Amino acid sequence: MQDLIEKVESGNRLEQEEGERLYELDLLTLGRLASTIREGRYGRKSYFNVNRHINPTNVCKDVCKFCAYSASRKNPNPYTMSHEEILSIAAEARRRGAKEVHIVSAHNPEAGLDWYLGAFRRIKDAYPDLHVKALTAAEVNFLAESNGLSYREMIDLMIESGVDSMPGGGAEIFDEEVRDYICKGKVSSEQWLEIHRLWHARGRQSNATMLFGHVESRAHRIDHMLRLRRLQDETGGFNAFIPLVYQRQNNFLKVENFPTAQEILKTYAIARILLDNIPHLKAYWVTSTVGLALLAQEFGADDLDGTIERESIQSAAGAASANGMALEEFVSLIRNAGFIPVERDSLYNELHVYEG
Ligand code: V47
Repeated sequence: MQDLIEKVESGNRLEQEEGERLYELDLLTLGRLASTIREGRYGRKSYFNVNRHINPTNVCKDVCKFCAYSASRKNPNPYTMSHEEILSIAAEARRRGAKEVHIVSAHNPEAGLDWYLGAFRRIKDAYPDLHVKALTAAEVNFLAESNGLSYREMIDLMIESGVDSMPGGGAEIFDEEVRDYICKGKVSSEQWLEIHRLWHARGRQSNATMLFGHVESRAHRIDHMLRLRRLQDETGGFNAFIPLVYQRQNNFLKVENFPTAQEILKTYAIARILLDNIPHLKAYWVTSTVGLALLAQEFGADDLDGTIERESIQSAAGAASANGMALEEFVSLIRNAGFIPVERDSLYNELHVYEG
């Protein structure tokens, strides 16, 4: 394994098989390698933003096995918010200091394009400086297909409606066989990548997620990361990579073995090593737990997402995120873990460094 360690230390790129071999390194060696890269870029700074997640509808035409959020046999409570409701949530979030609204919905065949896009327009008209991060590539694909639009046309409409950046959702796992098993019928891997490619071509930025800890193998995770790395080489438009730990409650994806804390931390560290061209690695505390997200800072993660305020997708599947976290608590958790909390905006400009 010494050859592999030296290759990482000398900053050379690793490919599929080497990425898989990284998992065989012991946790602390991986942590040291990933931390050296992280600290070389950001020192002890850890980024977060003050944001509000809004999930305006849970009515969905797709049936992803892992999803506990969409209205279904296990969650028979369909809802669709009015624009007034969405706007009043955004107003309240802004009043409390949010710089970003992160808006992700299900694929609601009844709602219509104007309902989706009109909400962004209304928020932007009322609060031009509130960053609207909205529409996963899965939603973009759904709206394009159901309205007879090309992806380019859909992206034009998003920009006209005030969408500033795209979240990283809907990526799940790119391997086609696993994807077919966990979310058949949803946006394909190629389509997901193409939508982000086109979005970046318009000079816009986005994130990329990976849902792991279910039926995928380590090789599938490495393949997922490398497909993202290839696109990032082309476009440079991804800000952050976000590994999402699978939450198991109230859904239809039965899983025998869940990843250990060690496996989760290794996955963060490997992402930091392999994704040398995606600047930020986000430990999304909602799915990793707060404790592990704090620890992940020692394994390559430099971002903890944000205060969130309210979250409905992962909390429906068991995550303890329904009510977000207070800003003071967030800052003191990062600080007590030995890092320097830095409030950032959605595009990673530093807004406030909590020194000392
Ligand atoms: O794509 C659904 C995931 C994602 C479960 O871009 C689940 O900054 C775990 O994309 N267990 C949506 N995850 C959330 C998302 C996101 C979150 C935080 C930050 C950003 C960003 C994006 O939620 C979906 C899906 O992969 N998800 N069900 C579940 N049971």
